[in-house]
Amino acid sequence: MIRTHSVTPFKDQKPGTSGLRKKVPVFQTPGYTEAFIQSVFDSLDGFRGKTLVIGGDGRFYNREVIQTAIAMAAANGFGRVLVGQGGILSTPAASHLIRKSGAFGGLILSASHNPGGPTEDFGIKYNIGNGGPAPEQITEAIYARSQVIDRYLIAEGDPVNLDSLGTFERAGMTVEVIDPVSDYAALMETLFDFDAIRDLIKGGFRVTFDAMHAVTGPYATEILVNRLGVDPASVLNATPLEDFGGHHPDPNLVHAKHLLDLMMGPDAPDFGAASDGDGDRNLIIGRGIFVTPSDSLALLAANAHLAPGYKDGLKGVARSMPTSGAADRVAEKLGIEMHETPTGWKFFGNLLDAGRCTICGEESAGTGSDHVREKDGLWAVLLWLNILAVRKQSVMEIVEKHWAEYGRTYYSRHDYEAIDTDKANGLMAAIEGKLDSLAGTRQGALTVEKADSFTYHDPVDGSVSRNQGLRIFFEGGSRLVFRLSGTGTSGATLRVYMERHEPDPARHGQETQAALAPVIAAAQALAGIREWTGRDAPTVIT
Ligand code: VG1
Ligand code: CO
Repeated sequence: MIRTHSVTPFKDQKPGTSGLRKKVPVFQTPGYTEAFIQSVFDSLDGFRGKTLVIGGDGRFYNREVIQTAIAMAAANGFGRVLVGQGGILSTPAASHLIRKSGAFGGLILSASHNPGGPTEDFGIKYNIGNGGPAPEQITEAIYARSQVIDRYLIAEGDPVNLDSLGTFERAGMTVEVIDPVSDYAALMETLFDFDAIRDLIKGGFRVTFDAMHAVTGPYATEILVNRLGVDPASVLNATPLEDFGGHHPDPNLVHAKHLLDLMMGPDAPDFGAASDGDGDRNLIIGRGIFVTPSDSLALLAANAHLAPGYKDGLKGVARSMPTSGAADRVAEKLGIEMHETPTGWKFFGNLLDAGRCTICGEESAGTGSDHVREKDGLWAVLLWLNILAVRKQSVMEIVEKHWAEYGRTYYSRHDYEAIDTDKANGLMAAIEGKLDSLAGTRQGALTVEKADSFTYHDPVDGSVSRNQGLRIFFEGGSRLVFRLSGTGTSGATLRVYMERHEPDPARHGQETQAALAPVIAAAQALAGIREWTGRDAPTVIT
């Protein structure tokens, strides 16, 4: 029985960098979740009888929203839903499943690295048939629809048992509950030399992986432990929990500090890694050395040909604008295309579909390739392990050789979280107001060469995305970027991105914050961060 419920629009259903993210109680507001899902369906054409993939990162409220989404997909005319057992699908596994099954699209339920629980965060994102996040034209249509929506359709009846594998019927629609791991694990075997990695580990190479009580637990157990022989005790926090054990499942130097401490300590394993809530981010730490995500992208691009899936080389590399220029130097040497896109994986989809790039990355610990259309945490871990197995050198040796060849790009991001939204907007407007007059001025000890607000022209479909961050380039090659986050759920988060290239190997051993001190000082001089935010220091430094 299909029911039509009337609903009044919720004014705040604008998807951000990666879908709609709000506190759980907001999604629990009667009609809120349904209005958003209906707005998604109403913005799409031609899905009658087709397949929808549904899965999430297992956080609090995941199961409830999955049942709602299944009942609404049935009422709206989808022919089949594929859902991960227990409602679980990592974001890259969902992307793969959409592609492999020829689905019309998918709903991914996640707030990624944000904390979970009854008063914490939840999120819903729509992915299109290529497996990637909906492009801006679609997210804008969803938002526009949400502003005028007056009804939603839902099938009545019993919920689907998400815990048993098999095929069920729900209001005339087929629901297949599938193993969330097996297809993804099989895909990884096609890309990487599992025999070589197994031999590396058998030879005593020690790997520690922290799943942070998030979605990668079952994936890491199957791939790293069962297929590659990693000691199960070295896969930490492998059981997904609805509240991630009370932590932020954010693989950075603050929230994965225990891993950093282990890797810097006397009994450090050879390789340490972690992933986030939905399994699309990666943190890579070698014994005694943290690899910045921007460097990791450059290193993976330079070495990817050592893995079977990339043996013919890369078509091109893409990075988000705030990501450092380290990868650009690799692309230049390889003589391949380099693309600079706005923040968020949705901007890589067209380039990947058009064969204009093979590997993509973001400074926020996201790397991935054309094997799916999302960033992929375990993929990055496996590519690193494949490279280590072939080169038979330590992470530190590989990184230092890379710096010696290309120079080192010191890089850091300072986040000021949960600041007052008006203050954040005021700070950004103040910088923007003087962008045109900055060239030639001194900011601290640096001189501005040029400054602009980043606009992206998509070379594939010609679409234009404006206001994607404020860039200040200094004489001597340093760069400073200011942006407001599009994934937070309380107040605003100011992100300040800093980089400085150092060609001289004699100066590659500096501490990052010290090496960036002139750029950090210029950021304060230029933006008056302390005055605007009332904060003496960033909340998170990565
Ligand atoms: C952040 C990151 C961005 C990433 C996005 C989604 O966005 O900076 O690089 O693509 O999160 O990642 P923002 O707008 O807060 O800076 V995830 O792992 O949260 O899906
Ligand atoms: Co994520």
